[in-house]
Amino acid sequence: MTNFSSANSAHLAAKFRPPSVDQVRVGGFFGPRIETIATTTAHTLLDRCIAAGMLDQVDPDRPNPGLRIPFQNGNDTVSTQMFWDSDFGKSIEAAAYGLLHKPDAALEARIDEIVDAYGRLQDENGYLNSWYQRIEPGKRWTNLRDCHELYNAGHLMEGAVAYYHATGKRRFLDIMARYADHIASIFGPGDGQKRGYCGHPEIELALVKLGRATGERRYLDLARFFVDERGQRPNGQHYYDREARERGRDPSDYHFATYEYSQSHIPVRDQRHVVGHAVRAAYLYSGMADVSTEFGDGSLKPALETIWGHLTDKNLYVTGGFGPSAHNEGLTFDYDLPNETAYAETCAAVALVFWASRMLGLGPDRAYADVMERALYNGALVGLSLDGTQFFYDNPLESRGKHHRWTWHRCPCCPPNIARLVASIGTYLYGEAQDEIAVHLYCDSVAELKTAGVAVRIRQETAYPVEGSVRLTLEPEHAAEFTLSLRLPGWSPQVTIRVNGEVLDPAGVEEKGYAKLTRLWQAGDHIELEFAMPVQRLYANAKVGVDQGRVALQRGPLVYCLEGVDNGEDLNALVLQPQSGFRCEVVDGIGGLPALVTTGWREKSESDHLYTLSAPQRVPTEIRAVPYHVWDNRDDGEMLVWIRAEADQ
Ligand code: FUB
Ligand code: ZN
Repeated sequence: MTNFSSANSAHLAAKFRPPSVDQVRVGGFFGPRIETIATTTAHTLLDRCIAAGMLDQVDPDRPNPGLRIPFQNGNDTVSTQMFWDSDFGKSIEAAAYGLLHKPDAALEARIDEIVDAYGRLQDENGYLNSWYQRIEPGKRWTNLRDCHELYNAGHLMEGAVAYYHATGKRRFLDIMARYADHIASIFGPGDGQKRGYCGHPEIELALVKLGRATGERRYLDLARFFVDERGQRPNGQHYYDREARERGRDPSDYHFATYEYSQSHIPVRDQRHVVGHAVRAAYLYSGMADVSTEFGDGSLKPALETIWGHLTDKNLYVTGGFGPSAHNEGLTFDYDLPNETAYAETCAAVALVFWASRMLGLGPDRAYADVMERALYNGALVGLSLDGTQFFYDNPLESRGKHHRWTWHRCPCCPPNIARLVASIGTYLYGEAQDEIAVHLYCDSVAELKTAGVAVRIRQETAYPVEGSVRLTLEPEHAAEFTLSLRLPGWSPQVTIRVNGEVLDPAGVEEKGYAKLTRLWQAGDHIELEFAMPVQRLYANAKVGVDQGRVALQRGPLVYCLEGVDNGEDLNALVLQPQSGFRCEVVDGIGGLPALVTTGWREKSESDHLYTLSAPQRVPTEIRAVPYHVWDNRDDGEMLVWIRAEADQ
C-alpha cells in the first residue's frame, strides 16, 4: 500500500475547491435522475462494457481477445479499443457515485471484480494499460499523440478516487497511485525522462483529483509538468514529431494535419483560441485551471480567459454544446454553428461543465457559472434518456426525425461521461474556500461544508429549475464569520434577496454576478432568493446566418425546442408571433418540467408546386415547446431549437 500524507494537507493551498460528492446529498430536480443512474444506468454501463469485451481485455486470466478491427466482420460493435480502460474508468466512477446515493452490494461486487482484474493486470513496475499489456505489447509510450495511453490512466484514476470516496476501499486508489508514481518516473524534465504528454488531455485534471484525495503534492507536480510541457519544442523538436520519427513514421503524415487538433500546436500559455477536438480542448483547459488554482499560477489565466471568451462569444451553441464538425469532433471557424449537422458531442458539453467549474476555482464569477449551468441542463443532459438506458453521442439542434439515442456504440465515451456528471452533480453546486462558501447552482439538497474552520450545513429547498425560488438554511456548528456568495443567474431579469426576512438590495452586495454576504452566521439563518423566470426569446448574432429570423426559447436555465410529437410535421413551417405570451403546461413524459405553449402561425402553400408567385398563407395555431434535454423521450419525430419568428416591431 502506498503511504500518503493526510488528505487535504495544508501545502495544497488553493482558493476554491469543490466539495467531494459525498458531502452533498441531492434531491429535487436531479434526485430522480441520480436514482435512475444508481439503480439502472450504473448496471447498464457495466453490462454493456462487459458485453463489448472490456473485461476480457483487462483480465489477464481470461483468453486474450486479440486485436479485433472494427467493421472487418461487418459489425462495428465487435472491436477492441485502445480507450476501453477509460470507459471502464468512467463507468466505475458513475457507479461509485450511484453507491453514494444508494448502497448496492451487487453493484459494489461487480466493481470489485473489475478492480481485482486491474490489480492482477498491473505490471511489477506499476504500469497499467489493458491495450498495451494485452493487445499490443511492446509498444508502450511509443505513440502518445494518437493512442490515449495517459488518457486511459486519467480516467482510471478518476474512477479510483470516486470509488475510494464512495466505499472507503483503498485497493483501486492504491493501484492507480502506484501507476501514477510509475508515470512520474517515465515522464518529467530529468535526464532520460520523456518530455511527452497525451494527445488526449485528461490525465492533468485526474492527477489533481488524485493529489487532492491523497494529499500528495507529487501528483499535482506531475499534472503541472504535463500542462507546462504541452506544445513546447525541446531542442527545436515537437514531441509528437520526435516520437513519430522514432516509430519510423513521417510526422507530416498526420490525419488531422495540425496539432491544433490536440491543442499542442504551441505552449498552452501562448494559446488564445479554442481549437481542435472539443473534448480534448475542454479537458485540457480544465487541467490548466486546476493547476492554476492549486499552484496559484496566474500565468495561465490570460490563456484561459481569452480562450473562454473565444468559445463563448463565437463558438458556443445556445445549448452549451460546442464543436460543430464530425471530421475533427471539434471546432471549425468562428460563428460556424450549423443546427441540423451539429456534432456537439455530449462529452464536449460535459467537459465544458468540468472546465467552467474549474474556472470557479479561481473565485466566484457568473460568467463561468452561467455557462456551466447552460451546458449542464441542455447540451450535456440531453445525452441521457429519462429512463437512463439510451444515449446521444452527437446533438443536433434540428432533426428531421431520424436522430435517436442509441443503446451502445463502438466508441462509448458519452454514456458514462454524462452518467458520472449527473451522479456527481452535488460537487458542482458549491465551492469551499478558507473563509467563503460559494453557491454556484441551485438544487434541493443538503450539503456538509467547511469554511473558517467551521463545519457548515447548508440546506437548499427549491423546485428549481421549475420555479425560481430558493430557500437556503445555514447551520454552522457554532456562530462564525464568513462570506456566503450566492450566484445571481444572468438570465434572471429580477432578483429578490431576503436574509432572515430582511430584504437586501442585490446591487449593494453584487460582485461578478454573486451576492456576497459577509456576516456572523448562526444556526437557523436563512436566505430566500426569488429569481424571476420569464420565457425569453434569444437571438443569435447576425453573423450566425442559419439562425437569422429565428429565436431560441429559454426559461431559467432550460433551452426549449419543438418536437413533432407535440406540433406535427414541418416544424419549419411554424412561426412565432411577436409579443405573444407563453403559458406553462404539464405534459407527460418530459420529466415533470413545464412545456411552454403559445399561439403562432403555421404556413401553408396554396398548391403543391415547388415554386409559386405567392407567399404561403399563415394559419393561427398553437405551438408547444419542451425542454431540449428531454427531446426524443416520447414518439419519434422532428425537432427544432431555432424557431422562425416574426420580429418585434
Ligand atoms: O477518444 C476518446 C473519446 O472518444 C473522445 O473524447 C471523444 O470525442 C471520442 O472520440
Ligand atoms: Zn463522447
